[in-house]
Amino acid sequence: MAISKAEWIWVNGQLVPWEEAKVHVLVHGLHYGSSVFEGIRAYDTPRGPAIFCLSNHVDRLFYSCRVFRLAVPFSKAQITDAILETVRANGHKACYIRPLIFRGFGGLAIDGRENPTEVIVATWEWGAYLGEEALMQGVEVGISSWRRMSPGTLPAMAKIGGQYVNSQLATMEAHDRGFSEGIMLDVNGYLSEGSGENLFLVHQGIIYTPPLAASILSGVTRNSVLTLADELGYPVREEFLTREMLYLADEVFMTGTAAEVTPVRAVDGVPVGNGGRGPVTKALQEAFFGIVRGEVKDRHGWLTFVDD
Ligand code: PPE
Repeated sequence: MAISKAEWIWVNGQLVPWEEAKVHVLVHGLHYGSSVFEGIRAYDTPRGPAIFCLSNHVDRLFYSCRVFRLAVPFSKAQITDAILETVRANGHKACYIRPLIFRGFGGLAIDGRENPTEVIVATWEWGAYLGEEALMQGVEVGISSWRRMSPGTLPAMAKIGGQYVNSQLATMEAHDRGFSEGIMLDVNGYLSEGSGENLFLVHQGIIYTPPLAASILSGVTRNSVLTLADELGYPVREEFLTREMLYLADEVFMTGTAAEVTPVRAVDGVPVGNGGRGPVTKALQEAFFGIVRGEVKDRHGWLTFVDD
C-alpha cells in the first residue's frame, strides 16, 4: 500500500521536511535489521484526532529497546510528546504513526552497541490495511509454510525490524497463492499469528486466541479486544490451538493496529462458518470502532486527544 506523503517527520528531536528525513547507506539498522518500531493509529473523533492506546505503544517500544539492548536518548515522555507534535504539525485528522529507533551510522560490528541510536517518528494517512471491504466481508488467508520464530531464536514479543523478514516471507507467499494474509504456526505446530496481526477464533460461543508463548507479538489491539470480549460477556480462552480449529471455528478474525478487527472468511480455501463476518466479530468491531471514533464512551482511557 502506497504511503501518502505528510509534511514533517520528527528526526532525533526536531521536525524536518519529509523529503529531508534521510539516512546514510551504511547505517547499522539497514544492514542487520537492528531497529525497533511501533505502529499506532490516530482516529478522527468529534473532539479532533485521538491516538489509540498511546502509552501502551510507547511502553512496548521501550520494552523492545530493552530486550534489544538499544539505548534510547529520549524518555518515554519525550517520545510521547514527539508523537503528538508530529501528528499536530502534519494536521492529520486520522493517521498511522510509525516511531522507529535504529542503530545508526558508525562501525559495522554485528554487536552494534557502539553505533549511535537514531529515533524518528513518521505519520501518514492510511486507510483500512486490508481494504474497507475486508472489514465487512472478511479476507481469505492461508496457512503459511513459514513458521514463526522459535522462542530460543528471536524475542517474538519485541517489535524488532529484522524479525519482519519472517513476516515478509509469509505475506509474499500468501499473496502469490492469492490470499490476503498468511497465518503462521509456531515451532510446535500450534497456531501463532499473521504477518502483522494477532489471531482469534470463535467456537461454540467461546473466543480463543493463542497465548504469548505461541511466539506472538503481544498485540495492543489484541489486549483491547480481550477486554471488550469480556465486557460483552463472551468467555475468552488464551490457549494453544491446533490448525484444525480454524476449519472447525464458527468465526475467525485478526486484530492489529493496521488491520484493526478484520474478519477472516476462508482459510486455505475452506469457508469459515457461513463464509462471511460472524456475529461475535461484528459485535467486537462495533465495540472497538465505537470507542476509537469517539461515538461510545472511552471507559478505559484508551484515547489521547491530540488537541487537548
Ligand atoms: N503481530 C504482528 C507480527 C504484528 O506486526 C502486529 C502489528 C500485531 C501482531 C498486532 O499488534 P498491535 O498492532 O499492537 O495490535 N503490526 C503492525 C505493523 C503492520 C505493518 O504492516 O507494518 C501494525 O499493525 O501497525
